[in-house]
Amino acid sequence: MEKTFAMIKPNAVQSGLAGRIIARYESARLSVAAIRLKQMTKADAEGFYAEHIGKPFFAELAQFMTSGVSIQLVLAGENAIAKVRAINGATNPAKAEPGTIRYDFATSMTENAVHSSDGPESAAREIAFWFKPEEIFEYEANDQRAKSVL
Ligand code: FUP
Repeated sequence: MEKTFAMIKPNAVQSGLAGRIIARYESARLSVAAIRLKQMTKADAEGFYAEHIGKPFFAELAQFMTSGVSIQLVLAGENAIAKVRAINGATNPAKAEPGTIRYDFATSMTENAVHSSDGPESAAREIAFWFKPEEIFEYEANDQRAKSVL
């Protein structure tokens, strides 16, 4: 099963949206393979967003991401990387399609509710950045149970 890394950002956790966001992933037949609640440090932000250091938005992004707790997730399932990107919607909430998490819950380009890996290489890097192998669990998702919450 393909795995991807996703994060529920501080604005969404503080707004009480974590459960609803995770439910959307589960309803798409993705299973939670790893989960953690953490307030990112400056070093976490610089490591996780290393490719964005030096860009004009980096300071605001790092300030926001360290401002409160976020939830780190590994999600597993068929086509998980593309599925989670589609469920999340466009980075800029003004461009996000109705029905996506960012259309519903993002308030700006920075406070855009969720993150997810954009390809297999970033998924592998981001999963390894946040989780040890023994913290990641593989199990069969039960389709019947998923259908009952749709
Ligand atoms: P995404 O893959 O959708 O998370 O988007 P990007 O990799 O393009 O952006 C990385 C992070 O930087 C996102 F959390 C949004 C943030 N960002 C800004 O805050 N301002 C910008 O102008 C562009 C990106």
